[in-house]
Amino acid sequence: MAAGRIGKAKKQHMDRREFLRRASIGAAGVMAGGLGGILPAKGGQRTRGPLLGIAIDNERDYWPILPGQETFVQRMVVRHLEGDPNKIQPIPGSFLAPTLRLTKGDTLRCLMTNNLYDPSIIHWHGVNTSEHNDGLPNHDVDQGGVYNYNFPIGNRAGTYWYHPHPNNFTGFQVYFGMAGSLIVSDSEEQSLPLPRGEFDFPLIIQDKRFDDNNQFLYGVNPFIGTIGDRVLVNGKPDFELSAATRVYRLRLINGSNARLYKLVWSNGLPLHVIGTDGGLLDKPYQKPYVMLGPGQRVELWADFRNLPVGTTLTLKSLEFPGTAVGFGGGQGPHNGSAIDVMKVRIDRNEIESLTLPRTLASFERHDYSQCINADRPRKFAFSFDGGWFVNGHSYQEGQVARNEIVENRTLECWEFVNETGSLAVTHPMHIHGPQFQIYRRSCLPEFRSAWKGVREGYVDEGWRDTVVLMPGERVQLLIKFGPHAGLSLYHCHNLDHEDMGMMRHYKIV
Ligand SMILES: [Cu+2]
Repeated sequence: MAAGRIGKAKKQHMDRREFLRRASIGAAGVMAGGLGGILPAKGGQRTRGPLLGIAIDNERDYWPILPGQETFVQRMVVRHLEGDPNKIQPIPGSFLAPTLRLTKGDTLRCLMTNNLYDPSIIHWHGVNTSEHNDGLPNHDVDQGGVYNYNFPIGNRAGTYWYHPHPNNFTGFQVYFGMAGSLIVSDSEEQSLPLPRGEFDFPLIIQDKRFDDNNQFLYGVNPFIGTIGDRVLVNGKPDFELSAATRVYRLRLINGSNARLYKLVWSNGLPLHVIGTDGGLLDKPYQKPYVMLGPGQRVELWADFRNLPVGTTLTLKSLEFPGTAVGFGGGQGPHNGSAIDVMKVRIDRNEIESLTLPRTLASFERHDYSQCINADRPRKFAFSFDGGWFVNGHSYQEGQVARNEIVENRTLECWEFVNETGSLAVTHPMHIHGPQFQIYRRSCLPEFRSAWKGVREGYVDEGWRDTVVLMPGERVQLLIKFGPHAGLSLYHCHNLDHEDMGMMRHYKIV
């Protein structure tokens, strides 16, 4: 579908030909010469550190995933242009985008070219950038359009990711294959005795359904979104990690459209959580299970040293009540049905002497009493009326309501309210820009028994950019805005809810 048919204004963006004309060089020159001389300064942030320059081409493709017929996918094809090429780590054999490994202070430059039929734009999930570089839906470009990014990585060491964020098509594009991890390191993290190299492993978890011809089935249920009946990890079915008797740092990224996971190891191996969306925790936390909502990340310290060679264990998601009665329960896969995520096969003995650090990273705890709205948290209530709404509004490009304007460099309490009665489903709420901290949760009495089945798996001890709300739940979070002023975004990261309008701008002034 051409973007024009959904009535978008694209005045601010050049098409590819215009871009190349202004740059006065041909496409071959872009590849050979790099971006340095041709990226316009406008919109870029001031940058200094080591540079990584990449091109991302959004392409349609066919890929061998299951035995037999190839599957139609959409891909972010990443090419190296400038800087250390080792910072781009492809996943062998996968249609997913490569892992980008950056260091705090690096500059990322990217020229995105959209060769899809639908509009697209790439968002760097969890990375705090200026408005121009964030990949907002109002900046999506049509087929043949380009968009350029140029920004410093100012975030703490952590597991971030990148994926498309156009208005209306995010769910479709992510589901059909557009996702990659973006890992940031810093000096504090490098000083810690944590597993490195091949023992530091990003895992993008996505549930899918295939039809009889090996094609992805994308069917949106307005309440629960698109839920699959099998999991691909890093784009691979029946994923098995071949592991030594060592400690692994597993960086789990929930890249699913809608599914929330309740994660445990099949053999009861302890779940030591060392990081969340915004990087390392202050210390490891042991959880009986871990809840991971769409968009969220957790980092696990997975100690396989006491397992005999030949052991196979499964990372699985347990059954839990994820939706109110009547929506998806009992008919096929639903949000909360049990599903296996991946297997780990211990296939070799190796000696290794790491011990779980008692403390990890230091960071400031936001203080509720310091919020400029401590007496009256800013409230965002969800509702359903054919689509999903926040405070009665659905997404309008560029539109900001009075309650969606905040002041730069102030600390605020935001309250999300998921009290939609019999229509209650889970909503993983994502805020672009700064990472936040969870202050308090509560739940309506009639939903409390279901809530008790998940709440011990919340990892609320560190930095988050996405917070899960179960049916009947209310969450207060503390967020300090800035340093970038301008238009930003908050939305449900159930991508199908997002595409149905559960997304709004907010503005930092
Ligand atoms: Cu939602």
